[in-house]
Amino acid sequence: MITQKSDIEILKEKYEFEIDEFRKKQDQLLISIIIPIYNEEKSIKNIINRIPNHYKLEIIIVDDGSKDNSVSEILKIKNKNILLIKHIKNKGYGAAILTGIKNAKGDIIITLDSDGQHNPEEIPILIQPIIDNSSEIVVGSRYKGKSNYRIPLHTRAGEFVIKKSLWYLFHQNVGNNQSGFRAFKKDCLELFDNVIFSRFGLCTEILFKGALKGFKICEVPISVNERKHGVSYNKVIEIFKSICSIISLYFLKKIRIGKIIPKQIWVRAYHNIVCYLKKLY
Ligand SMILES: Nc1nc2c(ncn2[C@@H]2O[C@H](COP(=O)(O)OP(=O)(O)O)[C@@H](O)[C@H]2O)c(=O)[nH]1
Ligand SMILES: [Mg+2]
Repeated sequence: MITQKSDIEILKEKYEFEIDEFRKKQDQLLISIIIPIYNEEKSIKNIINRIPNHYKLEIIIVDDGSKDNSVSEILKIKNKNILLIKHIKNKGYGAAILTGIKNAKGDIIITLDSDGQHNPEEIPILIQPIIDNSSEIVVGSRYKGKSNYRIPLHTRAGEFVIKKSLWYLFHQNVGNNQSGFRAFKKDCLELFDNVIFSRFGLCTEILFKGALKGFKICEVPISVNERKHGVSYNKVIEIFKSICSIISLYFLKKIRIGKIIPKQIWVRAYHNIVCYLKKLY
């Protein structure tokens, strides 16, 4: 066991494959799959075992302080190359994704939920636009695919507001913008530097930041299942606050791009706003 940071331990014994050697010898694509997990002991094994084998893969599971048997279930999995990283305390969905991103070495990085709502068999559909070079960020959309999942009203309302804001500000059309099943080309990983929203707001922040920086974003159809086990830790009030903050922040950034606010005033004001938001989230 190696301690990387004071509160993160890496269970190295299961991370047995030679990624660095692979990178030196071959030019085949390496796909990193980041799976955040918080108390999903009933679904995690099934999700991992269903990940298609026909790519060169690294599976990075970030356990965010689970209190159930999620970790021991992961340790039971055989024949898969898994890097398991543990947060000693729960830090939130976004923080788990960020830990995964820091450790990913792939050319394409996928995020996939561990609660069984996403289907790993759809990974090839998700990464196709990146392989074709037509997009740099791909979002799996349940609105474009078939889904037997009844979307909670608050999620639908939040997604609607975000969709309209992304369209008016950046002319990007992302309906299922809260989807956790996404793929990123390696070049986009700069978007994860200095993020403000380290919980569920991360999904939204990355889209606004990506749109502002001009990355090509698209949606592909996926299917989403009802949650069969465990519970969602998604808090409506937190989502609402983060949506308002992100939209306001990027609206201000966009205005600045229009050179309406003088640079010195803008930089100081933006810095203060960001410091304030960082304390909140
Ligand atoms: N790392 C981490 N993952 C979380 C946390 N809360 C939820 N997750 C994971 O994030 C994914 C999506 O969470 P979920 O609660 O199902 O959100 P919903 O599908 O939007 O209702 C699941 O794989 C959860 O295990 C958290 O606090 N930390
Ligand atoms: Mg879920």
